[in-house]
Parts: sequence; structure tokens; C-alpha cells
Amino acid sequence: MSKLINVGMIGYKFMGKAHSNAFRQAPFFFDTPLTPVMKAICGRNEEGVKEAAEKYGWEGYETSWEKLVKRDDIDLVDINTPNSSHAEIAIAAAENGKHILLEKPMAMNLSEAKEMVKAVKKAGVKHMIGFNYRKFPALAFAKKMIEDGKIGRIFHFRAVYLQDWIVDPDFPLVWRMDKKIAGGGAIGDLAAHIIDMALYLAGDISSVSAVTETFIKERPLPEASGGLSESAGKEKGEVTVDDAIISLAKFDNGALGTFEATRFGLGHKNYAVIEINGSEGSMRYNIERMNELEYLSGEDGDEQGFKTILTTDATHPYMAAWWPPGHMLGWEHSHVNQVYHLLDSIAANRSPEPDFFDGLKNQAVMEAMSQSAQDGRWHDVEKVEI
Ligand code: SOE
Repeated sequence: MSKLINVGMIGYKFMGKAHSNAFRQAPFFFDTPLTPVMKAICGRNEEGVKEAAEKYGWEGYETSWEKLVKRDDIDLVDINTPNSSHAEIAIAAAENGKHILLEKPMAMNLSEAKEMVKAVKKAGVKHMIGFNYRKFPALAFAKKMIEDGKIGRIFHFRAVYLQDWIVDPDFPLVWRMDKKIAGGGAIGDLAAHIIDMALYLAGDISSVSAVTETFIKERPLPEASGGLSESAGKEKGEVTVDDAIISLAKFDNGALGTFEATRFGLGHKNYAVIEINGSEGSMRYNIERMNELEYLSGEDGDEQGFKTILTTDATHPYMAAWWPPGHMLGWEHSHVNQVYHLLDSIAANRSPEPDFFDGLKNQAVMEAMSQSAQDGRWHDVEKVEI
């Protein structure tokens, strides 16, 4: 019988639902060394959070996050709130000795992220950032293949992240389009993910240049706040974040990178595609086909061509816990794998991965991209202290 770990979650909408499901499923599929007890979920709207607690299977609920992070019966705090509250909540959770799982992007800016790192270091708690795409078996397997030398020296890291949910100018101005709450637009919402994949698979980024654009400057204000799909009211408000970003990058290891992220990629729903070209091989991966990793080996001579590796065998990362080969995984399973990894790391007294240090590096890249988009120059990425 594994030991118990008491969990408190803040935020109960889109990501709160995904993470609640993950805490329920993780001990069902994995032999978790710690069994999560879903103590309390927290949100400002009492009716909404009470309903979420009952539906998702939490023992109780809170309407004050300040109260939740102080509760003696909570060991791990999972933060799924809009970006503007990440720093304040994470720092308070650390000060109260709680382990932390935090949704991406880490913070509103680099200086906030640095304060958060200071707080978790001082408190000695475990910390993890919800870059859940690392937890797709195919991406974790790509990492292993790269470490095994299957790509060789990396020359190019190419990434696009395209969604289309705000192409309609009448789509309401939800919090993700408000700089005061989101910090940035496509950059923090989408580019953060492909930057994380780059840091994970290709290494640190040394300098960047970027352009951004806001295509629709005003939108109807939503009738209610939260989620991705609120209904539009009559009044309009200003969109204060980027709708799209395109960036060039240089890596420390000499590789070159390109990043494009937009929520105006009509026809693309969650199209995050990366391609890596190296001296020994190339790789391609598309989140919309998340079980498949494409690989080309330079050794294949005139039989060269991309092959598709279906990463659903028990030998692929995380897969031994799931279904037989070919019984596909979906987006929510990456969150379950993430929770398993977090619990395993806490039990083994090891830092989970990606942790706040990875989040800080990611934030430094986004900061340099934002600066470049403002002044039109190349910017070095700050070498952050971890
Ligand atoms: C919305 O654009 C969003 O939900 C992101 O916020 C998530 O991080 C990504 O996984 C899917 O798209």
C-alpha cells in the first residue's frame, strides 16, 4: 500500500478539469508510490467550484486560495489559474511548504519567474511546470533517440503551433487576450509549448529575433469570464496581446531554429508540429497525431525515407501502464503521465521534469522574443541562474 499525498487544486475550468482527471486516473493505471487524495479544489465562484468538486471527485472545496495553501492537510498544490496569479499563488504555496504543480506559462514575465524560483529553492519543495507535451510517449521517445545519437549533430529545429479558435472577429475577448491577465497572447499560450520542446530536444537557446501582430484589435467583451468559449456581449474592448508570433533562434550548440505560433491558422485545431534535422537523421512530430513519431535515418542510403514509429508498445515511455500496442493515447493521457511522473519524483526525492528551472529558461526565451518584437533587434537570451 503506497503512502498518501494530499492534493489541493486551484482553478476548476479547462485545465482544472484535465488535472482533476489526471489525479483520479494516475493511481488507477500506474503503480504510484504515493496515492493522491483529492482534498479540496478552489475557485472564486462558490456555486461553480462546489459543482466541480462534486463532479470531479474532490472531498471538498474552498473559495479562497490563500486559505487553501495554508491548510495543514494539503501537501501538494496544483495551480491552474490564469497566468497573472501564478507567481503570487506559487510563492505562497512554497512559503507554506507545499510541493507545486503549475500550469504553463510559468509567469507574466522573467522577473516574476525568478522570484518563484527563489521561493521554491528556499522552501526546498518539489516543483513542476505543466508542459504536458513532454509526457506524450512519442516525444519522450524522441528525446531518448536523440540521446542515443540517432539524429547526430542538430542543425535545425523547426516548429509551428497553429490553432484557429479566434479567427472570428466576433469571438469574445476572453482572458487569454487581456495582457493584464495573460501576460502575452500566442507567445505564452502556444509558443511556450514549442519553446519547451526545443529546450527539451535541441538544447538551450542563445539569441532570438521575433515579430508579432494583433490582427483583430477590438472584440466584444464576454458575458461571463473564463474558459475558451464564452458568449459575446454587446460592448467592445481592446485586444492587448499578440495574435501571432514568428521567431528566428540560434541555439548554444550552433543549431538554428524557427518558431511560429498563431491562433489564426484557419483549419488547424491543435497543430503543433516540430521537425529536427541532424547529421545522422531527421525527425518530425505532430501533436494532432500524437502516437506517431516520424524518423529518417541518414544510414539508409538510397532506401532513405521517413518511417512512422507507432509509439504504443510497452517499451515506449509510459506505455507499459496503458493499453496493448495500437490502442491509442490522447491528450488527457499526457496529464495522467505528468501526474505519475510528479508523484514518482516526490517519492524518490528527485526534481520532476520539467521543473521551475525549465520554466525559468522558457520564460527567458519568451522575454527575449517579446523584446525583439518591440524593438526589431536580435536579443540574447538571459542565462538564468538555476
Ligand atoms: C489554448 O490555446 C490551449 O488550451 C493552450 O492554453 C494549451 O496549453 C494547449 O495545450 C492547447 O491549447
